[in-house]
Amino acid sequence: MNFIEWIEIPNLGDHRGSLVVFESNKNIPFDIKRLYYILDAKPVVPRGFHAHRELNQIAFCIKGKCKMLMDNGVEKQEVWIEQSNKGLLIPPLIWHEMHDFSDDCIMLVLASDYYDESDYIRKYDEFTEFINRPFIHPLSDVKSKKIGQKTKIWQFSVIFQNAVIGENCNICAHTLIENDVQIGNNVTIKSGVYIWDGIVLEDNVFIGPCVVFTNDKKPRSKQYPDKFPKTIIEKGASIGANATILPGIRIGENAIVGAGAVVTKDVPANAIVIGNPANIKEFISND
Ligand code: T46
Repeated sequence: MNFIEWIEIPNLGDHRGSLVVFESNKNIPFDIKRLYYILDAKPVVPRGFHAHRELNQIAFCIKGKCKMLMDNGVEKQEVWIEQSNKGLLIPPLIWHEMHDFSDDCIMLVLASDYYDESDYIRKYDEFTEFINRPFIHPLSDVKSKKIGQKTKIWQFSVIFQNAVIGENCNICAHTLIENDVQIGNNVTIKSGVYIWDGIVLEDNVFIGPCVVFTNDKKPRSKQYPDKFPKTIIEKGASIGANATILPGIRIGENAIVGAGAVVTKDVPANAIVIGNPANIKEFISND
């Protein structure tokens, strides 16, 4: 993926010399609140080595050239900044390093905000941690701090304090996750699903929309069991929309529960079960 963006400004020069004009919110896509320049930089002394949290910048070499390494945390790209009217956009959350300044290099940088050291991320491991931090939608209510990197939690999800959620999960809008719940990595939970105490979802599990989990075999209002039975959905299993899973069930690795099935007993690994009560229709073949 190419994440390099150039801002090219017409050169209004004539026989008298070059003339390049920057105008906020016209040919420069932000309010220019600050500009600075770097000159007399040494070819063997690199600079930068940071990312900004929110700042947008455009760097021009109005004389000479320098090599900029840009890194979005997944990929690195190197470009030469070498035309006085062609600036490199340095957006937020791009790690950047300047190398190989030519002796005559003058770098002019236009910045969208005043200098603020707290906007800098100057350690590479902090940068990768920051860009991979979980996304928690502002309209959700998330009390747990145990949420893995790259996990996304969408609108109107309610997550209790002791729930544990792994990395790279997608917890869709309108879900609820109670305290005694463990969710592995790469798990998808579609909308309309409530994960009650005692439920474990292992890595790569898919829970379809409106799947119903239960955790009390003989529910009575205001009467609580001492302990909720464990329901375990093993690695790679998928549960189709609107299925119901009775308490204390184990669904084996890679099994598939058909949409609307009512699962009343354990499902073996690789089985496909359908119906009410759910029965094995076939097994997933390995090829
Ligand atoms: C960037 C690249 C392209 C200030 O006090 N005010 C300022 O406006 C700036 C730019 C810097 N400073 C201070 C902060 C440091 O104590 O000047 C010192 C040197 O700055 P720094 O080490 O960040 O310089 P570079 O060349 O590594 O990075 C600069 C910009 O700081 C940075 O925002 O993206 O150029």
